[in-house]
Amino acid sequence: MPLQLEGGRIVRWEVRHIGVIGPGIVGMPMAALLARARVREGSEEPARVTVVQRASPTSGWKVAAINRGESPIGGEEPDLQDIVANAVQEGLLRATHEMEALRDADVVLVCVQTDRAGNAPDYGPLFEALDLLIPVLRGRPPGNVPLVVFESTLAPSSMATVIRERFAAGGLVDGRDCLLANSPNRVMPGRLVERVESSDKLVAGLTPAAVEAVRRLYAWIVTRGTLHPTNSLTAEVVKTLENAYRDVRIAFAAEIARFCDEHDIAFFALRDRVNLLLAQGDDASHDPTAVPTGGLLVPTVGVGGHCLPKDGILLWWRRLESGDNGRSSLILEARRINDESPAYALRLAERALGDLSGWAVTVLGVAYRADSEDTRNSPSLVLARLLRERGARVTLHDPHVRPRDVNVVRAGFVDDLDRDLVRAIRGADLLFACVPHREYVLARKTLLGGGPRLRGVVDACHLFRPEDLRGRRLVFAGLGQGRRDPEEGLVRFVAEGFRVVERAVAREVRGLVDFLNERFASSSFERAVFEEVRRLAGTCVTGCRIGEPDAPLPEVRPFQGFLPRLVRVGLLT
Ligand code: SAJ
Repeated sequence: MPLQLEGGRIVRWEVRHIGVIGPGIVGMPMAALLARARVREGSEEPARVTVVQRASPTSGWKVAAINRGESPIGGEEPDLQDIVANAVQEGLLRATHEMEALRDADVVLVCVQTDRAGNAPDYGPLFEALDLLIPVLRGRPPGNVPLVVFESTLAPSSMATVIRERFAAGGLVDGRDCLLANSPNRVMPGRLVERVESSDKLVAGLTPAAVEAVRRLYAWIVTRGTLHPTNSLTAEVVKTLENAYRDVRIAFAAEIARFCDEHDIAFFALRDRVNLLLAQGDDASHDPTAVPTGGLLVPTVGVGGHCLPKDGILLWWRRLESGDNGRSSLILEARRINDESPAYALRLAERALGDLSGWAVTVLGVAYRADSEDTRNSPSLVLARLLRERGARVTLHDPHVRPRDVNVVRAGFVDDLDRDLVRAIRGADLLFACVPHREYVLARKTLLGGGPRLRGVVDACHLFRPEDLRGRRLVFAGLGQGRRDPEEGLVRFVAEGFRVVERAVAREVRGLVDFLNERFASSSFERAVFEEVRRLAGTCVTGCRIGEPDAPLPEVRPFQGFLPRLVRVGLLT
């Protein structure tokens, strides 16, 4: 009997077969690491892992690739390829299009992408997968209560409402016929394997038994991080909050950098001094390849990817649905500020170079982040569109993005993408550096040598150093790369502004937690506690130190007439 419950507690558990639905950047490393770990939970034999991928025109090919021992994840992913190849060879990992293969699964990880539609989550693909999975699990062998773990990001309250209800409607009652758990991923492209092994991970569920089961399973693969048991609502809030607060700290940095650019002040020097005062520093001001984790984050051409642009809104979903207009929200204001960034980068270029109509502009970096092939919500594509609207002739270069990438096609640039760097820069009048791919970092000097027509360089990703430009007759504009040292008064002003923002986010989240508890927590086990949310957010590897909501409000007066929008909203919170 694979999973036996008595009085809501697990008395026996055997894990022989693990299913993973969706071999994307979350599912593939999880499947590969579970296979490599040779999970022997209640059984002598290592559990085999089956990956399920629907036969879709865009991703159906992954099944054959995995079965050949090839990782379907592009970009630079240390170790993943070897782990997949070995696991397939040992017969512990395989892939299929058939959900039916999970009939005898003891555990199923759901790693299907979730999205946003307006102010609400879009669970279309997730529900499609569940509607195939639930009937299969209903026909499971007798006595087998499967553990179903959601790795996908879920908007707070989803587990207790729409997910639980979907299973119940399909005849599977949580705690009796299945155990529903969620353990939101904290993966990062480029570091997928390392992140799973070494990041702290939340292990949550709708019942204590689900939490216990997922904790036991993940202990096999999270070998250098700590597992934090909690309930589903708390995990949903913490997950969306981590990305929302990252978005806020980027927006605050963007506002400060825009002020600095206008006054020729060195933003990155300012950033380091502010972060020192806040005791939240990192290496990102000096190393374009470092993952920013400090208090004040790094301004770029914009905030892209699948997570940051949506998670703050998902955190607010139920509140907005209830009729709140969200106008007092600092998290939602940050979203608007970050959405303005591509247009700001263009203004920066025009300030330095004038009208760009007729210019041949090469955009360096189309993926939304360094060393990745992922173009979802890429701000480079927004910038490219704006440049084209200005009459510029745009060429896109990216060493990782595939020629017929769906987002490049959708943005109307399929014929303008070139993966050959020398060719892409040869005819350029202007280089617009957007993403610090390693290839660019290594070729900084070559890039600036450019071609015979090169007249200007705009650096929106802090790729170049002053010494790279010395002796070159190029007009240069760098986001945050003013020349004047920041004065002490500005450093203090920004640090105090950060304190206001930090306190306001804490208050906003506390209010959201109270609201969610009141409407959606049906037992004391299901309630979220703000202090626990704060503590768990603090285990996020890229830094999510939520402030003290009742800290005294620092006194902030405008600096030379400048008061960031986030500080303005924060002072009212
Ligand atoms: N960005 C900035 N400035 C910064 C940091 C990032 O402008 O200082 C931009 C990036 O250029 C990019 C976007 O933000 O366009 C997002 O990049 P990211 O590196 O912050 O994060 P993602 O979307 O690749 O992954 C995030 C991560 N979340 C956190 O660090 C809190 C990752 O750990 C999560 O697993 C992932 O979201 C997810 O799936 O939720």
